[in-house]
Amino acid sequence: MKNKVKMGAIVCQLRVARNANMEKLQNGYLFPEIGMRQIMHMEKYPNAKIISLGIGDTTEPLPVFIASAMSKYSHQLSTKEGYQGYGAEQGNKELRKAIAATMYKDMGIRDTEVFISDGAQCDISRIQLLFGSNATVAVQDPTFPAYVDSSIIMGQTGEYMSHTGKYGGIEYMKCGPENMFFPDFAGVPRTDIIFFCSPNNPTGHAAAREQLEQLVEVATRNGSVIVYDSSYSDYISDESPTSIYEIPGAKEVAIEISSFSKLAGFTGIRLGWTVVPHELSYSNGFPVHKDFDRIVCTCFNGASNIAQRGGLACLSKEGRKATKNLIEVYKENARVLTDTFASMGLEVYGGTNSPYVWVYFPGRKSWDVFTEILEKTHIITVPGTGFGLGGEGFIRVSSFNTRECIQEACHRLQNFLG
Ligand code: PGU
Repeated sequence: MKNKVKMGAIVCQLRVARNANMEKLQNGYLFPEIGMRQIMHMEKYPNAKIISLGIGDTTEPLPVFIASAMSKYSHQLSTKEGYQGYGAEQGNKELRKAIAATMYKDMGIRDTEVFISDGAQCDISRIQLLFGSNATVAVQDPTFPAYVDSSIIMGQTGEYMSHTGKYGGIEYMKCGPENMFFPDFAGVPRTDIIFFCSPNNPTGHAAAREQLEQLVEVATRNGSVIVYDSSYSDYISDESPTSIYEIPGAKEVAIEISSFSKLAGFTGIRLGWTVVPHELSYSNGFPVHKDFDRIVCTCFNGASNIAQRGGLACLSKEGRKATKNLIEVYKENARVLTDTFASMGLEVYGGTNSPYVWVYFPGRKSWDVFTEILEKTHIITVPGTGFGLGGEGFIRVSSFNTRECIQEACHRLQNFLG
C-alpha cells in the first residue's frame, strides 16, 4: 500500500483506478462553473448587487394550495393511521394516472407507462443504463449539457478524439436560426439514441409539428430511440406539440422525460417523470419498459411521498390554474427581456415558448460577452458555448427571477450596453 505522511497523520491512497470515463469529461459541469464565477465576482465587487439570470432556477413562491397539500400529508405521517413508508418504486398510482390523464390527454399514454422520478436530471442518467456503453448518441448543438456528460460518464464515447474536444460516439447536430433550430438529418449519421429537447434549452425553440414528424420518421427509419425532454412543455404558447406522443408512431420509438421543476417551481422539492411506452422494444424484441422497471427498482426506490403528494395537487384543476399563473410571471419576464435586447438591435430568439432568451452577438465569443455583461452590469448570464460549440456568439438569459430584478436588469443592460 502506498502511504503518504501528511502533517503527522497517515494519508492512505487507494489502489483503485479512477473511472476512465470520468477522465474524459473535459470541464466541470456548466452550472457550478457559472456559480464559481459569481462567487469570484462577489469577492471582487463586495458591494455590487448581482442579478442572476444564469442557472434556470424558479423564484416565485409555491401556490398555497400546493404547499398545504404537502404539509397536510407530512402531518399525517406523524400519526399512526397516516404513516407510510416505502411507496411503489414506479410511483404513486394516483399520480401516474393524473400525469397520463392531464399531460398526455388523448395521446394514448397509460398510467403503467409513467414512472415517477426525483427530477428529469436523475432520469437522464438512469435512462443511459438501458442502452449501455456501446450505444451511439446524437444531441442538438447547442444542447442541455447533462445529455452529453451522462453519455460520456456511461462511456458512449466511441473513438476518443481529444484534439477536437469531441467524441466519436457522440454526434452534434447543429441547430441554429439558419435551419429553424432543427437538424439537417441528411448530414447526420445514424445513432442509437437521439436526445431531443423541446422547448429547447438553451435556444428556447419549440419544435413545430412538421419538425417532430420528421424526427419520428428518421428514428423509425433508422431504428433509433428518441429520448425526448419536455421539461418546459407548459411554457408553450402556440400550436407546437407539448409532447412527442402527439406525433403518430412516436410510441414505438420514443421515451419522454419531464419534470415538475419548471412546471410548478419544484426545483428544490424534486419531482419528475419518465414515460416508457409498452410498444418500445430492443432489437431482440425485449420490452424496454421491463428493463426500465428493473432499473427503477434497483437504482432508485421511488420518489419522496411528500413530493408526490405535491405533484398530485399540481395536477388538480386548482393546481393547474395556480401553476399556469406562475408560468405567466416568468413568460412576461421573458417578454420584457426580449424587448430590451431587441431594442438594442440584437437578434433575440426563444422567450415566447420558453423561460430562456437566446441572444446573438455577431462576431463575439460567448465567454467574452458573458464577462463584459458581468463586469459592466453585475448580471450573470450563461455563455452559449457552455451548451456546445453551436452556441458560440450567443448568451442564454433566464427569465427566472422576480419582476423587480428583471426590470432592474433591463435598466442596467440598456444603460451599459445600449
Ligand atoms: N432537462 C432540462 C432540459 C433542463 O433544462 C433541466 C434543468 C433539467 C432537465 C433538470 O430538471 P430537474 O427536473 O430539476 O432535474 N436546467 C436548469 C438547471 C441546470 C442544472 O443542471 O442544474 C438550467 O439552468 O438549464
